[in-house]
Amino acid sequence: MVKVATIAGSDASGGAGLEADLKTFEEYGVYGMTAVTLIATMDPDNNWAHGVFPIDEKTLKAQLETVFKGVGVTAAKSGMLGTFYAVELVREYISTYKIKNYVLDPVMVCKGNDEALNPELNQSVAEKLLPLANVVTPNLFEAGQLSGIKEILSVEQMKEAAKIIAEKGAANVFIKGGSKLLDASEAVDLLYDGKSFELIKDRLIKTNWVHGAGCTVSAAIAAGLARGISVYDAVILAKKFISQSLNGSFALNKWVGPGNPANWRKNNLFS
Ligand code: PXL
Repeated sequence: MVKVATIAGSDASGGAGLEADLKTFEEYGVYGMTAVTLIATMDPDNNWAHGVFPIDEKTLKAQLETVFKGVGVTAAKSGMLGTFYAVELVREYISTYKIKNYVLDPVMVCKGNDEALNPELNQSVAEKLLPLANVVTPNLFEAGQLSGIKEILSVEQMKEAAKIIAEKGAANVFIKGGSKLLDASEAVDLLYDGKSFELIKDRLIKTNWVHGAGCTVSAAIAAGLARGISVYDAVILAKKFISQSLNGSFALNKWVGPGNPANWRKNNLFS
């Protein structure tokens, strides 16, 4: 059995974070494991305001020992880390266990929670984790932060950002969410392997319910790599996977709606 670990936050509402990752791993037929970095909650009495409850260092390390030393992984992804010690522990375990298939999702804020942005923490992620990443999966905002190009408005700027991020050590840079570019009528994403650019265009799926989409994409890439396909093929498959997931997106309540990774298999028991 191919084993994949996610080192990420838990989203109590189930749509993003490690919950999205595990749902995705299941669809890819890989065995999923978790090291929980924090728990994110949402307050129904305060307009779904996010709370973030970090897991203490000792508890996080004990989970990493379980997963990396006790079991072993073929691929790993990291998502929301939340603390400096979580960044350092990810660095330690990915390098000690020589994980080649490491996908870094540089989550900086949850949607609608911009005040949580922590530039020093993002700097630490860039310095310690980019050099270990086989694939880094920033959205436009995160690519802007990692590259120092504050606002990315064009495909040319996406390419510039990808180059800068690759120079900081990531083997492959996949910038997602290009549908937010000024002139985008399609979903435009960019893959850069340090040598050439691949613009990956797809039909834009019109939905407001995109909670967890970024988590799902990076989990899908990690699972694809674990199954032994190339970075390029893993990215293309992840794009197909997220499109299916967003085709099945739905409202959880008046504030939020996730994609549905299980929409991939149309013939599930109750469809
Ligand atoms: O979608 C980003 C994200 C990642 N990880 C966790 C989250 C969120 C957004 O809510 O809660 C745990």
